[in-house]
Amino acid sequence: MNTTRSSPAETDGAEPVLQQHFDATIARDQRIEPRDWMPEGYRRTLIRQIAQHAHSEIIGMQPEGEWITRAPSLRRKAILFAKVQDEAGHGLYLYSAAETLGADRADLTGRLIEGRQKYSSIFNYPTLSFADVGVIGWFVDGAAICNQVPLCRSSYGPYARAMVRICKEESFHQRQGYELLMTMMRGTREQREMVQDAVNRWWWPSLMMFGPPDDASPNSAQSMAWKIKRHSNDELRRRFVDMTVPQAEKLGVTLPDPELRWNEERGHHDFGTPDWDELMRVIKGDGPCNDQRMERRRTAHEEGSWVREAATAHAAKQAAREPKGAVA
Ligand code: BYC
Repeated sequence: MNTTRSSPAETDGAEPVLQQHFDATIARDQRIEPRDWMPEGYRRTLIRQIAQHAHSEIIGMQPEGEWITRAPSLRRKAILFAKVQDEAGHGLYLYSAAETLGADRADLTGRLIEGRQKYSSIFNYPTLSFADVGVIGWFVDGAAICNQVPLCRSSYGPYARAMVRICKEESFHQRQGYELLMTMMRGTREQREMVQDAVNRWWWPSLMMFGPPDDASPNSAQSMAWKIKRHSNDELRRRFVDMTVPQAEKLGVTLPDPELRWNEERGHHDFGTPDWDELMRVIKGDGPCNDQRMERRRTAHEEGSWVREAATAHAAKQAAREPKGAVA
């Protein structure tokens, strides 16, 4: 059977068979690959999620990147440099995964800088002290691990495979954040206060990273049916809380939620409700740093135009030099 990717017009009446094949592949927990036929909605949903994920990695370089020149030691500077560079790599794998679905990378970047595509709300909060670098590693990369490890089993092959390496690196990032905080907690009273202050500011925005609650998440049901998402937003948020509470105890910090307590009956923590209005405001562009993040991204894009021009000219020159029919 021809399961090569086609637009509905090209399937010429064969679509029900192709749809059945697609449904059976999903039901068997097998992967959809770029050349397989897929429903347009599946393709659009993946491009939306993967592009937003890629944009988040690239914008996510900014809050921590601001501290590279102010890192307190050469060791911390080298670590932070490597981490921020990893985020750039994650963005590039993800843009490549989106390209396998027929998306154009320049178009996706254009959509981001024109504000037509989203990126994670978490990167619209300021990094006020070096403790924020540790807390981002602990909370933000910790949340990323909870959200992204299940994406290694996502039904779309290139996305799932990209996530394997990304998750390994996120895991390393989370540990460097926690290790930095442990060092600060063994330091002076001022250092311990800096950590607690950073924890207070980042806790609720980190819970919001998982998206709106399930009953207000328009995409979840379909994305879970297609096995793009494996767990709901609330389920992953709950896992993150359960994972983080004992780590906070060990570190000696207080999570800023008076409703947080262990529920013996449910075998999970109860916790308070994030401010969903705040999440919606930040997603719509009205967070503390949205303007700054977008301005910097636009400037970087404009300043990088000579690199893109040079790379295009170099590729054209190489292509002209290659003998006709040569295989690279
Ligand atoms: N921020 O129906 P829903 C990282 C949007 S990178 C902004 O639940 P879905 C890291 C959502 O897009 C972190 N927007 O959507 C990087 C949708 O809007 P549209 C990024 C959000 O897709 C550097 C609408 O709200 N991680 O960890 O089923 C350094 C309704 O939501 C947010 C990923 O991208 C938000 N927090 O579920 C360190 C992971 N939440 O598109 C770390 C992959 C929701 O309909 N993505 N929205 O206009 C996902 O897992 C899912 O896309 C989400 C949302 C769970 C985020």
